[in-house]
Amino acid sequence: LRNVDPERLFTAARAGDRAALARLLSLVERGGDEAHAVGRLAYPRSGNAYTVGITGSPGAGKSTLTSALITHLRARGEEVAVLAIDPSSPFTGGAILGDRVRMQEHATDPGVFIRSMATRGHLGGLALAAPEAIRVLDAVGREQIIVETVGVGQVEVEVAAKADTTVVVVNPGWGDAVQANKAGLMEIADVFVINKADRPGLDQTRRDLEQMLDLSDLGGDWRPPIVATVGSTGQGVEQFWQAVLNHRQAAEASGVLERRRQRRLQEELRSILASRLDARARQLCSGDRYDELVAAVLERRVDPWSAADELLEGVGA
Ligand SMILES: Nc1nc2c(ncn2[C@@H]2O[C@H](COP(=O)(O)OP(=O)(O)OP(=O)(O)O)[C@@H](O)[C@H]2O)c(=O)[nH]1
Ligand SMILES: [Mg+2]
Repeated sequence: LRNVDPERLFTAARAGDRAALARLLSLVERGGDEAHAVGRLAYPRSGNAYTVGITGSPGAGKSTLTSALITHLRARGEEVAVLAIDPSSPFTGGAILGDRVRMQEHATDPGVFIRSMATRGHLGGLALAAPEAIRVLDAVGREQIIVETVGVGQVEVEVAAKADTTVVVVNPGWGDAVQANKAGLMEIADVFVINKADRPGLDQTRRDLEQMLDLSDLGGDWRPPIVATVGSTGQGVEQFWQAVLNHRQAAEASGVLERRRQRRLQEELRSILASRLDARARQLCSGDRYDELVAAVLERRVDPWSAADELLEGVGA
């Protein structure tokens, strides 16, 4: 693993070397030139994977459900890769640790690859690293990728929304559907799962969701189905997966999937540009010329717009 040549790592990972795959993902996570090198290698080899995003409030049972789903898929002889994304906590954080524990039973299964990813605070952060990591998994031949995002902040919702099929997990009880709505999850859901269906309040939550769906302008012919599950026993997981497959089929047939993927790439390109320009801007905000201009602005000899123009002159931006 001292070998960091991405080309070799790819060859090894494609041959099934899990350590090489893990190493590639670490490079992506770290960002910088090596991550770009990995990205360049991954892109032409990618485009075959189907991604399912699973999101929902903390503790809704996403990891438990994912683990049950892995069991279901493995029983059908299918392979699966899981990317658990946590934008806030460091690698040793509780949530990620919890995810590891809950998916532990699959850790030694060669048909399963599980990886946690946290932000490293580099430019663009997870919003850029997540699609890149997915592309690496795709490029080494993982065709079924589950992306679990922890929490419901803006970045999490953004990452979850970028899947081919997005699953929103809520729990029974008053108010959970309303919370999901507030977090912006209604707009991105292709499938709703009410997990912890062994608890009271299932019907109420189902009604809440149906009502919100009635009120929202879905703008398409797909109405997100609502599936009830008990992640801890696996109850309903088969129906849950069937709902995902149904959405996939509908999205493929209607052309929605292709349009979504195109839009995703456009957005990604724009994010990359924004992150690069931001890096340039930071560079410009240091040095003698910058200090001089700041002084000039403070003394009201130069206005901020003209100062910015002058700083940008040399950059061609
Ligand atoms: N009663 C009941 N408990 C469940 C069910 N599914 C999960 N749990 C429990 O709910 C708790 C949280 O489950 P997780 O799978 O870690 O939830 P999560 O959404 O991944 O949590 P974060 O990753 O921290 O956001 C655990 O104690 C699970 O055992 C269920 O269907 N019924
Ligand atoms: Mg989890």
